[in-house]
Amino acid sequence: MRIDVVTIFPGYFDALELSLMGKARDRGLIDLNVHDLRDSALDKHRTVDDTPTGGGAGMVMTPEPWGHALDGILAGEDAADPLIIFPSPAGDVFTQAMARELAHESHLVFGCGRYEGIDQRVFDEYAERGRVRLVSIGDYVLNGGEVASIAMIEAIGRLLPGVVGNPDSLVEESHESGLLEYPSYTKPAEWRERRVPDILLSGNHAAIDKWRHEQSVERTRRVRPDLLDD
Ligand code: 6GU
Repeated sequence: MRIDVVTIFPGYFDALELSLMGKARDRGLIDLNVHDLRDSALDKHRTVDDTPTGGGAGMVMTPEPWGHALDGILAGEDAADPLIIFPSPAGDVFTQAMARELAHESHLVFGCGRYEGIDQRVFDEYAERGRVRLVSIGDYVLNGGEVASIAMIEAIGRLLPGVVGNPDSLVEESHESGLLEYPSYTKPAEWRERRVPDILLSGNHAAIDKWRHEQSVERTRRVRPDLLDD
């Protein structure tokens, strides 16, 4: 999968050089390209924002640098039909189901807004020319789209074939089954007088599977009853 990111803070995305994402990039499974929006600014001060037309607080990102940056990424695009994602608290909420859907894309472009957002005409222009989605990672406010993009890239990237070594570990996770994950234990069997549940030491795999499923259901009922309604 090819991923392009446009941001005024490319350094945020250094985090994606670590761990599984870094390995996936080294192995050519994820082709991540981070672009500094200021490189597309028109003036020597590399300005990317201006005051809101009509008045109001804060600053709005101007359309010209966005147009230049996105046109550059989309130029030379052949068969691949990119999806442009603008992280936004006003977007559709990102879920594991959306991550699974987006993992089938061949080219994602993340446009990270800052300040009070991006001039609306940027969304309108690229929605007319192709596919655009506004996506939120939850009901709280971040300073910009960078942290949200990193979360989405990791959630999507780990679903790509070969990124996670043991595909079984993708299936047993919270949210994949619609339930939260059951509690996990390892050695030693006793730590600070706390014993691992006997059932896990029984060797009875059918009983263990049943116990784990019950734990998942119970935890989901307690912590996230909304997931059981669906
Ligand atoms: Cl995608 N962006 C910002 N700025 N804040 C958010 C968000 C996105 N998702 C939740 N809060």
